[in-house]
Amino acid sequence: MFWEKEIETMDVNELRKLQLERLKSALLRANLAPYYSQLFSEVGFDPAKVSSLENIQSIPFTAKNDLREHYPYGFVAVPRDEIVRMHSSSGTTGRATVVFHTQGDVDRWTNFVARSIYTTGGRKGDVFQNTMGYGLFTGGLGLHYGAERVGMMVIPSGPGNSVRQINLMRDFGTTAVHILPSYAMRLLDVFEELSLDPKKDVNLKIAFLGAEPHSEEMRQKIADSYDMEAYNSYGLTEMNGPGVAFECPEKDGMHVWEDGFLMEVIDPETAEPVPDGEVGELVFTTLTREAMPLIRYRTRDLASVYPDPCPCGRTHLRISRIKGRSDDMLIVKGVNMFPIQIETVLMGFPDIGRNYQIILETKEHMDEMTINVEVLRSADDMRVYEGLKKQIGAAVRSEILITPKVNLLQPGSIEKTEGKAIRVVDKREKE
Ligand code: DLL
Repeated sequence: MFWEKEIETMDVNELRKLQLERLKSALLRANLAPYYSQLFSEVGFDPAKVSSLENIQSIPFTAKNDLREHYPYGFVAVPRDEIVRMHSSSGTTGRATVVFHTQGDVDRWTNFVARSIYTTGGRKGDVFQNTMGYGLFTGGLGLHYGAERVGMMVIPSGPGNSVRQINLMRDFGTTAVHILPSYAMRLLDVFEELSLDPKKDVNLKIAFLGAEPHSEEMRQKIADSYDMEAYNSYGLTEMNGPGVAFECPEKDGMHVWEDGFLMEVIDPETAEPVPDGEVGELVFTTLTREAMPLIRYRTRDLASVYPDPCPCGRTHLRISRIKGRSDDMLIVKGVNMFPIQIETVLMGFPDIGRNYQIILETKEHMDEMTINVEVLRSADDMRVYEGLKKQIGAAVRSEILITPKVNLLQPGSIEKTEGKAIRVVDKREKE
């Protein structure tokens, strides 16, 4: 049983009290890590004197760069022989950031994930296929352990080898799947190549979609194409990985597991708190992690907090779908935009296929945007899509005020990546 009712539906004041108790010990533990003990003494912060959650506002934020600069062990707060696991973030630029766990950390992480899975209706007896990467990436092992704790039968298929994925689903009657949204889309092409119908020829009931931005429209498309319930799952390596925030059956915002994470939402420019309902950058403090406590960690992820309680009865705060990362924001011809805005427009066209990419170039000293997008059905002569091209151009223009060049491509022609989808290729000349 993983309905942790007492915690999940705790009275909000009680939840804040629990957070304060946990925050106090988290700060004392953090003080054992070289980085935080130096930081606390530099800014004159005494972790023993904390009396409210707001007290942490006098501690400077921690950023990814701090983790990089104090690589590998500068944030570790326990003796090295207490560490049983490390993971590393998927960042492709600069030095990797590593995160360490004690056995207790792994257990608590597993619980957050098990609780999340249970929330979506995943149960003992389900057959769970985990198509996320195993290894340093947290998507594989994170969900694996959580699903086992729920009692599901886990198929640790890992990513790639799409024909085998489909065979596994068919042979073992997979009912729940953990999958990147971009891969769930791509797999549809493979079903088609095999003349199989994902609605009838496999038995999927639940999908956990996460690890990359995706629009509500894409979720809907995935859920409809496989005839299953698709739940949004958010997390990041620095906060363990998956199991930070998860949708409940309402599918309206993700509950942040506040008994493990203290969340702030700030204006990414001014770093001032933003009110509920307004989009800002998520900042997290780990409340229970032993090996590597992180205090006020800036995620760069942009979302808003729902001001009202969830009809499901869970009292833990809900956040919106991630709108993008503050460092993903594109400035094209002087206009600020997020790639997800384009995805939302594309998904509105039923003839659009399963993959797209935004290319930015400099042409005659000006920014130029090209949207490469696959169509659903291949055509010998792509000119049949001329009308669609124009419609997409106009719809994008009305969303972001920029007229893109649109290239419609045959299904499967955009280069595939095994990990998270690369949605933007920025080839612009830097000044
Ligand atoms: O992606 C952890 C994870 C694995 C989450 C599996 C969910 C499922 P990282 O590789 O460190 O960890 O990347 C974290 O991915 O800061 C977001 O920018 C993005 N991200 C994660 N989940 C979502 C989501 C894992 N549901 C970074 N929607 C985060 C949008 C997401 N973006």
